[in-house]
Amino acid sequence: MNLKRFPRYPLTFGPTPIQPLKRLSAHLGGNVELYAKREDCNSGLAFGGNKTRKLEYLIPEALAQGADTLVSIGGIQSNQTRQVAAVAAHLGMKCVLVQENWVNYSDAVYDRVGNIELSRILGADVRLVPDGFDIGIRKSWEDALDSVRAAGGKPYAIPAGCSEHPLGGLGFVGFAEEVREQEAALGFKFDYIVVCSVTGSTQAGMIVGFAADGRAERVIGIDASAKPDATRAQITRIAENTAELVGLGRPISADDVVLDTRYGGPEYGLPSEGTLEAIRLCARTEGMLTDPVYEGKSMHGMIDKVRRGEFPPGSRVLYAHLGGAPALSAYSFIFRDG
Ligand code: 1AC
Repeated sequence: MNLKRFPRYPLTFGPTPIQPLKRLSAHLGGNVELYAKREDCNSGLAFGGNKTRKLEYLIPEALAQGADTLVSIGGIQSNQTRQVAAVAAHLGMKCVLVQENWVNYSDAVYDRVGNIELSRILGADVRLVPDGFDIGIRKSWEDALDSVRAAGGKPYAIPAGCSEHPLGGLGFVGFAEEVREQEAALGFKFDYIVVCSVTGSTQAGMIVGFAADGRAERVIGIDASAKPDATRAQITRIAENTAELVGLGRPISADDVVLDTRYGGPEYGLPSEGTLEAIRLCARTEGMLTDPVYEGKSMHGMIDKVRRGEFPPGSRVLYAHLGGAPALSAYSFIFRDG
């Protein structure tokens, strides 16, 4: 497997820390050791997150093409679009963001605070569009690309979550390589890696990266799309493409793609009681913030699996914290009493 042949533009601080979650592990009975790899603190660019790691492999192509405008898409509280806005500002590029109405929720300031506020401060041209949730290629985004061309600009197209981009899986192949180096220093290997999945390329990259040492099926995706068939299909397709790209040397099989579908409801972007309990428990035992859209759902999945005894005693579980806390203020009504 060869990731090194792909150019990488550094946007992150470097390897992200792995932090033991000692109080949360003890609270859950102490039979399983939980750790977090902090992708949520991976960069100084507007709080960073998993997309910043992925963008490191897309930006060299954008620069080589002479693009002057990054064009991306997500929901109103998209983390993807905020990270693209920050990277564009950092590189002195323009940025157009399509923000679709992916979530059936409207806190009074839902479209003013959190990620979208940051994207506006970062100088992006933020375009609100009424279309609902869909992880595929969107007409609204293609229209935005056309509008940049029509104005004489040179757009670089970055789909939702970087996921449908041919290079979108590479960043998290790198994540697996980084974990392997950290495991060598720690003197043990993680038995499971827990990760939130919606648009698919984070988990797809990890599957390929961990397939290299026989752990693909130890990557436990927690669906947060509440439309798991589409997410599973997208993870599989991206993993297949990424495996080919980096020369994994074997095809991706259905068994490699593990997606737990119990925690995504009630809908994309809406937390369940379990999501909220997980957000509060993690915050109050570890001081670590997770959000109602993504990481609160994967945190719920990890906590519930520990409680159900689904990880064998003695397991070491690595929670990939992908970011997303900037969205919390958009859900202020839910947390008005803490
Ligand atoms: C859905 C890609 C996604 C975001 O934040 O916009 N994770």
